[in-house]
Amino acid sequence: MKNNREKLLALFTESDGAYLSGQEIADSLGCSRTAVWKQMEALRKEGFEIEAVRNRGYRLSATAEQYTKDALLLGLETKFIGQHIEIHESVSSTQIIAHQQIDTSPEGTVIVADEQTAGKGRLLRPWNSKKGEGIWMSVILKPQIPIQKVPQFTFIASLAITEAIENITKLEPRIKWPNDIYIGKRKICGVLTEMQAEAETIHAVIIGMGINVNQQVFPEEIKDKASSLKLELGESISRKALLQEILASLEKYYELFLDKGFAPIKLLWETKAIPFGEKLTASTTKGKIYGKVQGISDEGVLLLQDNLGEVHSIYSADILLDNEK
Ligand code: BTX
Repeated sequence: MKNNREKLLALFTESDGAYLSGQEIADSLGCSRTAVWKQMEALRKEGFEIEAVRNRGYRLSATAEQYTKDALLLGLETKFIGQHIEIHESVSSTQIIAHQQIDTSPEGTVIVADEQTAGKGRLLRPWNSKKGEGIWMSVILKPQIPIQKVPQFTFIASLAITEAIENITKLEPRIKWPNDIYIGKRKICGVLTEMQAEAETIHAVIIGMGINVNQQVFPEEIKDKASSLKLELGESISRKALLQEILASLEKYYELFLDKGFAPIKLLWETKAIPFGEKLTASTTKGKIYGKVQGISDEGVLLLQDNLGEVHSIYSADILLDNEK
């Protein structure tokens, strides 16, 4: 059962920016107009920008950039991903928080942080997660799939993020196998897929996503290879709108994956990835391989053809494109 506050936020969502009269709201909530007014004051205190115009009513200001739990839920068009959402001001890493609460979290739980003090990438590399400027979040999923399929979630997430960025900004990001998203030569996003499993049973897949949204500057160590959507577009982006779009896309592709398997994901992913034929160096634990991208296998393994024509299957590597050198 929704309480009055939740009902009111839902009404604003449905009204899509239109004014709602005090009487209309009071009727829907089954309370007095004074109670409606009190609810509005409470929401204002939380930081919502509510316009009140005589003879027209109330509306939620579309320009207000809220990055709170309620704001993220308002207008979130998903069935389950993000319907249970936490937002923290500052945490070490949203991945760590997610790992700690797998057992008590329903599928689709999302942990968001405004800042991470120890954000992590692959191989425990640091992920710079400055306060207020990016989307730093982890999504908990509980699919019943064989363990070998877990890396495919990196593809699902990268596809969802790329599509969401395109929809919101009209920029054209490209996925760099296996887990980065680039605009031009610069990295704007990284995905980290982890899991909790026992023997062959998966308890949860935790997808960590870091998206550089409104940064203007980066620290020395990454300033030549990182960028943000704001730097690429020349204007600020609403983190809330982008986050909601990502979750909607993620749910769509997760359901497609559960229904039809990896094949349709792979096809879509390929349309957004660094193109076949591109030359690159893959640094693996066994050494470096220079070659031309032949595609990815049905499991998501990178196929790289070296100068002698031999095709190598790359399971895990750091990738340096020719144009990044
Ligand atoms: P990765 O190992 O592919 O990339 C890490 C490398 O990327 C670093 O070594 C550094 O060179 C560079 N880097 C660090 N920070 C940034 C940044 N903000 N922008 C661009 N380049 C950067 C990528 O790992 C996976 C990152 C996942 C991050 C999310 S955030 C939410 C969740 N919580 C958490 O701790 N990690 C994930």
